[in-house]
Amino acid sequence: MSLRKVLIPAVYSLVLVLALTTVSVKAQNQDSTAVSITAATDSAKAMNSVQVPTLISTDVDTTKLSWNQGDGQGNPVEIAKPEQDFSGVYKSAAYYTLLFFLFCVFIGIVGKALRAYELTRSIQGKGPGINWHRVQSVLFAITLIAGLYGTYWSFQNHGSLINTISGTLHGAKIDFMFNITLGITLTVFVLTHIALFYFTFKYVGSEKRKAYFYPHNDTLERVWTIVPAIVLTVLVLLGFFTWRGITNVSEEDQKKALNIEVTGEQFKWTVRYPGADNQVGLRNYKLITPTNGLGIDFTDKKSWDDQIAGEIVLPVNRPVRFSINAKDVLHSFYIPGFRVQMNAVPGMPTYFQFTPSVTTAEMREKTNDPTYDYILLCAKICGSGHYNMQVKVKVVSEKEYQEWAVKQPLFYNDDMKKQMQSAQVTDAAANTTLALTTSK
Ligand SMILES: [Cu+2]
Repeated sequence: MSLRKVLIPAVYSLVLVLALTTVSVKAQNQDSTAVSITAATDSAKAMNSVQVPTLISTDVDTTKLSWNQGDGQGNPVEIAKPEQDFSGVYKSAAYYTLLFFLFCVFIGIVGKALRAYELTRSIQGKGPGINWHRVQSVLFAITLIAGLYGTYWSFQNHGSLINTISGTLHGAKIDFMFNITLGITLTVFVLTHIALFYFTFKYVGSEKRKAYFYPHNDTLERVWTIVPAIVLTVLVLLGFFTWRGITNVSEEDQKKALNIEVTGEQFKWTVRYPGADNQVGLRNYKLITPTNGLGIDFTDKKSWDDQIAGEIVLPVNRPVRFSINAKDVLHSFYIPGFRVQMNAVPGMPTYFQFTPSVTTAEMREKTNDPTYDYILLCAKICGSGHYNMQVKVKVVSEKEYQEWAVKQPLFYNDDMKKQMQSAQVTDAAANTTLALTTSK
């Protein structure tokens, strides 16, 4: 009864606050509608054209305005009123700041009302009106149920995002590790949270009961130190050996792999295929020009058959070794479908060797998604165009790969040779001029 006396004013104030918010949003939208209507009317007058929308009447309620467009013969034709667009309002920082401020005011009002209520009871010589221990224990119970349901909901709705099929041989090992870690942490998370919130609910603070003093238990401390230590050691060693197995490739296996070079820059990846010799040519940042963006050293014969490709095409079941570079800032070579990720560091090439084991066509069947594609992304937030660093990756049969590879144009083609020659001539002329000037 007394609680109701306090809550009723609080609810009224919330309703008032919400009403104020709605009114302010509505007013803002009506203002913008009125402005656009005035602008349309003015331009209509200026153009003196029946095709431009004009108002039926100017003295009507602006919230119920309708539009009238002539059909070219003087007959008015009704058209639907344009939908009000609230998206700009709901996305603005000011809107959420205001909402947060109003929420704080509401909490403050409720707090003050409750304080006044408690003080009144105290003056009247009555005991505390609200059992806050019980209120908090119920809040804890609600948090437990809502939290566990949230966890379930999250797995139900987003679980498919982590439960994907890997397209490489080593991907299965990473998935195994991921699932083991997730299984252990999820079990611990659920059990400890049930214990935490349930005990708070059951053993709620009470004047009638004294807490049992239980300061120390050696066995308990041993158990909760040794068990997590063993579990973490297993997880860390499993991770260490798995990573070592993936990244420490023997020289013999390195030679078997198809060599591809990728270079990240703001904001694109450039992919260089090695040609028939399976070796990409040397490069030097000092040789970078607008036409030779990678700074390929064309005096190195290995570069003559190199090809720059617009996409990545890989033969299935054949090891591929990516040499990963960056021209400006840190990027990260990331193909989630392959469980592959490696930083691209300026001035320090990194490598990742792996074997694609599922073709794009097979993956489309397995995932039941005819549009599925592997994709190379950048996993370092490297600047404003970071999101756009995407290259499609196709895994095909060896035969299809060979057919695709021979069709790729050479980078060191006749045009490039001419450009390089003319650049050399210009350089030589500049050097001669410089030499003549210095000798004078
Ligand atoms: Cu990047």
